[in-house]
Amino acid sequence: MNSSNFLKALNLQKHDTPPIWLMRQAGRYLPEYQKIRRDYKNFLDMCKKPEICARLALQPIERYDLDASILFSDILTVPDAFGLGLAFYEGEGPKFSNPISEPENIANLKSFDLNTLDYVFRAVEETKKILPVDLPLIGFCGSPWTLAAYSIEGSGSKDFKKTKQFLSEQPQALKDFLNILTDACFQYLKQQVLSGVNAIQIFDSWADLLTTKDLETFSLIYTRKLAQMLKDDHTTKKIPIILFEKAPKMNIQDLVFKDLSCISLYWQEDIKNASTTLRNKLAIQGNLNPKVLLESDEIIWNETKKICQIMKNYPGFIFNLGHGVTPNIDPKKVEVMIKAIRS
Ligand code: 1CP
Repeated sequence: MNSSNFLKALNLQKHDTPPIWLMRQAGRYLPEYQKIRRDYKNFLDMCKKPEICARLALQPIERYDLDASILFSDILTVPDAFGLGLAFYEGEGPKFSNPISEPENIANLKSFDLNTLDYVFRAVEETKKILPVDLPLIGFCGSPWTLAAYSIEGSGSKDFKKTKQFLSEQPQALKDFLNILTDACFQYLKQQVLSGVNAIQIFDSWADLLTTKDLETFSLIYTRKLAQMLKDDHTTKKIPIILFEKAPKMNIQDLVFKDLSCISLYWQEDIKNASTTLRNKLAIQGNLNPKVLLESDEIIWNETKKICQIMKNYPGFIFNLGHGVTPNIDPKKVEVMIKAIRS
């Protein structure tokens, strides 16, 4: 048995004070992050230093006494391992030098070699060494769909035009690619578990690009398959899986499936409705609009309390934001939110 409130909540136990962690809790809004980040030109070089990753993962824990830590890495390490040539340029976000632009690129992909991601597994080990005892560490990956979208687009984008065109013109090649990514994500998450993570989150950050039908066909099928593979494997079968879907065009009951322990609710979702639908089935985390943290202390306090009030008697509620902390947020505002939750 473990004594962590976060893991207890994932097992649907009720708490007077919900466990707290934040998506993108380590990162650019923290001055202590910026201080270390300045030493690296390319963000990926920093991700390849396990001791540095461990220190970065610990920063928000030390500042806010959060209930879970998340591995410091990025979802794009997996497409990078396929040789797509990831780099992060100053102020521009991620860019691939060899994106997927035609079916031949998928047919000719080099095979996935888990050893190329050894730096991630060593980061897990280093992080576990310095985290407080019993503080759970969350491992993660992008959903196959979200990884495919970045790999085809070659970068972040407002409209993901190339990706949408690829989907409509080359659906079979896309499905082949999604299967390859699903397999790679399984191996990647399994090795994170073997290295010490206690729970897993899958980020489907580009779910909002898909229509209801395509969300099922090009994303959920593969995420369910990935979860099934984890549940079928003796090393990973007991690890709780959390799913984040950004603005999915689907009802919550159609989105969730049996292998999930928790759904991470986007800020536009109706948490009251979700709590009625999912009660005693799944833990719920998230939902506070990250933009609320740009408001006055009073608004932050009230909006936080609103969610706590709705979820007061929900077995398995984890406080989180409805998407990641953005770089423009004042770290002191996060303290206001945490005080409201714990008061
Ligand atoms: O220049 C910098 O300092 C890099 C900023 C940064 C950081 C701190 C990036 C680039 N990635 C990360 C770390 C990161 N990314 C973590 C660990 C830190 C933590 O959460 O505490 C995690 C879990 C991620 C996951 C991630 N990366 C997602 C899924 C979550 C989400 O926000 O939806 C996505 C979409 C990415 C891609 C990515 N990596 C980095 C950026 C700026 C982006 C987004 C680019 C875009 O807008 O398309």
